[in-house]
Amino acid sequence: MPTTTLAEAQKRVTSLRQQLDEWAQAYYSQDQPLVEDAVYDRAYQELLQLEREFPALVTPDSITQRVGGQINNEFAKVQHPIPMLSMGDVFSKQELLDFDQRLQKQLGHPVAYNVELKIDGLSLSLEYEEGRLVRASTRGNGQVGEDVTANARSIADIPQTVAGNFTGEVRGECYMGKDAFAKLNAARDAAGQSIFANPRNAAAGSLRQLDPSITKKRHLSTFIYTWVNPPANITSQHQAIAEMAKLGFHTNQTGQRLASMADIYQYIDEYTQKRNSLTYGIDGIVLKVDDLALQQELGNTVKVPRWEIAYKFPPQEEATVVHEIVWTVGRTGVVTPTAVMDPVQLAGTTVSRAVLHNPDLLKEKDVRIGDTVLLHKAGDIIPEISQVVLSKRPQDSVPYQIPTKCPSCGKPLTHLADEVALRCLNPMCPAQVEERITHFASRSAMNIMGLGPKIVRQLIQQDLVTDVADLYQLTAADLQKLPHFQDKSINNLLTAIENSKQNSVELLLFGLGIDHVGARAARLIAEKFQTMDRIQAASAAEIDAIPTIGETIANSLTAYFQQDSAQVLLAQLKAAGLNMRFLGQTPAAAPANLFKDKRVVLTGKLAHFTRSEFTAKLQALGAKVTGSVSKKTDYVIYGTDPGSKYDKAQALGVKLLTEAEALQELEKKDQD
Ligand code: 3B8
Repeated sequence: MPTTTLAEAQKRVTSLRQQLDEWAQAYYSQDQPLVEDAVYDRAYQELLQLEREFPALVTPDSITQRVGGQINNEFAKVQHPIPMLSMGDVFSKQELLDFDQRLQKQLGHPVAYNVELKIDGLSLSLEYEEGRLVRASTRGNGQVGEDVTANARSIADIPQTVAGNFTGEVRGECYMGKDAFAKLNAARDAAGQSIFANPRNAAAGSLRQLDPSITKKRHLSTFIYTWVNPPANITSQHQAIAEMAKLGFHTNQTGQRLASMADIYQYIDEYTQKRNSLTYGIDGIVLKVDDLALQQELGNTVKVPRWEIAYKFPPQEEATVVHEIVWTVGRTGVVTPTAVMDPVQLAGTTVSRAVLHNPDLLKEKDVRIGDTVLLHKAGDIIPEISQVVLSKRPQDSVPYQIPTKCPSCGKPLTHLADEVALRCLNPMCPAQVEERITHFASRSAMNIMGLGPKIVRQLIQQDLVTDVADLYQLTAADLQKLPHFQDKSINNLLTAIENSKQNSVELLLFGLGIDHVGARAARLIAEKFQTMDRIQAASAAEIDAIPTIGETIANSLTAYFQQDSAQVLLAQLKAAGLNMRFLGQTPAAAPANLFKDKRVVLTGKLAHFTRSEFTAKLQALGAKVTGSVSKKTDYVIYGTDPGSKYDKAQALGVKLLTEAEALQELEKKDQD
């Protein structure tokens, strides 16, 4: 932490307290969080740190001096004779290690932990007398909670009676499973009601209902993890959980007794991976000293037990401000909006752009310039706007106007029937021509090395090409007109174009860039019909008959070939000497990870990520990301407006990948 003057600290402390109070109010009183937990936690930690550094600034009304939570007056109050504490939390593995070393030092010997998932719910106490549930209560402020007994009786997995005349108290987490959450929000949305921001708030809102029949419909669940004052034969946390399960409580079975930090880190990594596939939300990992006698010995501070700690996952959602919405024209004329935002750290990488996919989505989310938005990653990789934080919308904000003219050619944009996409229908639109030719030349299509977006743009600007057939008419004299294009590059490009004539026909079919016809579909179709003539002559029904090819692809393909322009184009390509047959090579098995141990360079403006974000992703796959291109470079990944690195890669014959191609590889890896 940089050294700060008292005055600076005072200013920051005031602003942090204000912010935290606002967040806490929304969170505790309205069950509607304004920010993700981790964002709150970070601000809280910063405040704590400043108060530690400048004790003079601590005031009784600071949020750090109050025990979390407030009590809702509508419920009867319940005293917790044994306080319901919350847990201390940390945000890095290093801090976990510090925690363990502190305990070891204090106890004078190594410690075994029961390591549990940290369920994203709210704590609940259940009290039984002679086998019957007599009271259920929330944590409240730790000393006094809310009586939610009637509601707890409507929760299916809470035992109403427990064998052996059980008398005692257990505590656990009340949560809403992901399925129940999705269904609840869908129903609320359909009914025009506000939706819950996350399962925890949905659980809190559902447990704190005055009408138990509503709670019942919300399908809440519990994981019980604490036996308050267990019988003497129970000596460890993991044993307590096993015994509570035998009594009929719903317990989480993923906990493990682990004695080394290496094993604990592995457990964390395992569940960081598995997190999204669990049927309930977790937001971290809890370490508890397993031996109950040792827990007693360590005791509690005022707010938290000394014998346990929570490690919280990094946030999966962050707030940032939208500065601009840019529109890009794709090869089929679809115009797509992208929000450009202040860069933020999100799940380990920096993000500043989020594609909004179509104007309807933009309208539905009502994203405006100047809005604060929450960002998350879809499928853990593509940044996406979850929602606008309306409370932060500037007063002078105006609804965003969807453009009516193509940003590239200026012609009017159109909504085709049944389509959400906005399209530029001008086939000569420069952006479309550029995208079509770039796609045609790309690695997974005709693989014309050296023909990337920059050269394509120059070729268009020099009026040398307007469609892909023109590529095959290019001469050395033509290419000499391009700026800084040397003899060697000219030869390389002409050779690459010439070689592409020999490609198997599925690469050509894919290269044409027909709507919905991806590389896989193109291959299946080429395999079935063998020649371009027969593909052109095929009916939609014949194409549809290919297993895994549906009518969307079939209709799109036949519609494409019905156009005069397509027929002319194919005739020109045939006349230029392109192979029109399926050559039947099976593509070489793709390596599991294209980037492992490879030298990779990034250039140009990336659509989905910043450089540093992409770099982190590549490094995670074992790539060495370097700043300059040499003969040793394996791949250059480029976005729009690539710089001199692109030219150099081309001159050296280094493999070039578009951002989309590289992303595809990253996603492949993600699914492993
Ligand atoms: C003591 C033990 C609070 C907690 C606890 O999954 C205490 O154990 C607590 F004072 O809040 N969210 C868990 C979870 C939460 C707590 C816990 N164990 N697994 C959870």
